[in-house]
Amino acid sequence: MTLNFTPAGGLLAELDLLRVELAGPIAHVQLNRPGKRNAISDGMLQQLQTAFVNLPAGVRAAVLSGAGEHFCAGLDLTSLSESTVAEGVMHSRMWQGAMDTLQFGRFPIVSSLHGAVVGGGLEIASATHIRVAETSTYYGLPEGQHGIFVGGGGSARVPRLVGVACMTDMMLCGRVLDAQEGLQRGFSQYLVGAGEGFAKACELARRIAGNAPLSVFAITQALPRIADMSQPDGLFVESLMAAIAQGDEGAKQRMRDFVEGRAAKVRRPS
Ligand code: 1HE
Repeated sequence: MTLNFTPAGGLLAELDLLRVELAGPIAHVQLNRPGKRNAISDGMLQQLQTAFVNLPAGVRAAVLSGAGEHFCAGLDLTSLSESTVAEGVMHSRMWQGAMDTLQFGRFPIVSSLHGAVVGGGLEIASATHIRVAETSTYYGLPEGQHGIFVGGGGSARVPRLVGVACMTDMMLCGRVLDAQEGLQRGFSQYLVGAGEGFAKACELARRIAGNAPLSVFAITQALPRIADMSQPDGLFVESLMAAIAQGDEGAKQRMRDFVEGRAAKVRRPS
C-alpha cells in the first residue's frame, strides 16, 4: 500500500538540500543533492538535524532516503582539506551530535538504501534503526584510503552492526561489501529488488507507527543503552523499563485484545 505524501510546510520547506514530506504519522526525509551524490556539507548536516528535530509532534516513524543513483557519498570532501586539528575535533562533534539526534530522537527511522552507502553515508545509515537495502547497495569506508578516520559516530555504531574485524578490513584494506554481504553481516535487516526499497521502508514505518509509544521508546532508547551495560546493570534497567511499558493503559488494552481474541497471532513467515 502506497502512502500519500505531501510536502511539509514552514521551516521544513525551507531546507533546500532535503526533501521533507508527510503522510499522517509517517515522515519522509530525502537527502536531495543528487548532483554531488548526496555528499554531506556542513550546511546539509545541519539541515538534516533541523529536519528531524522539527518534524511535527504527530510523526511516529520516518523514512530516510537519498535522491538519485546513490544513498550518500559521505562527507563532502571539499570541506576537509583546509581545516585545523581543533576544527576537525569540532567538526566530528557536530556530526556526532547530528547522528545522536537521529538515533535517540522521538521516533524510529527506517533508511532506504541504494547505490553507494559510504563513509559518512554509512555513519548516517548506522544511526537509523532499520535499514532496507536494494540490490544495488554497497557499503564502504574509504576514510582509510583518504588518510582520515571516521568522525560521525562510525567507530561506535558500525562495529555494533558488523563487528570490529569487518570494519577494520573495510578501513585498512578498502574492502567494499555488496548488498548480499551487507545483509549477511548485519548492515541491513532487509534486502529487496531494484526500486523496491522505498515502498518496503514505508511498509515497515507504517507498522512501527502502529506500535505502542512506550514500547517504541524502550526499544529505541533503552535497548542500545542496555547493550552497553554490564549484564546485572542491564537486567536492572530492563526490569524498570518493562514495568513502565506494561503500566501504560494502551499496552494493557493491547494485551486484553489478545487474550480476548481480537489481536493478530504470531504467524510463521510465508
Ligand atoms: C563529491 C563526493 C564527496 C561525489 N564529496 N563531492 N566519501 C568518499 O570518499 C566517496 C567519494 N565519492 C565516490 O567514490 C563517488 O563519487 C561515488 C561512488 C559516490 C559516486 O560515483 P559516480 O560515478 O556516480 O559520481 P562521481 O562522478 O564520482 O561524482 C559526481 C559529482 O559528485 C562529482 O562532482 P562534479 O562537480 O565533478 O560533477 C564529484 O566530485 C561529487 N562527489 N562524492 C564531494 N564525498 C564524519 S566524517 C565522514 C568521512 C567520510 O565520509 S570520508 C568518505 C567520503
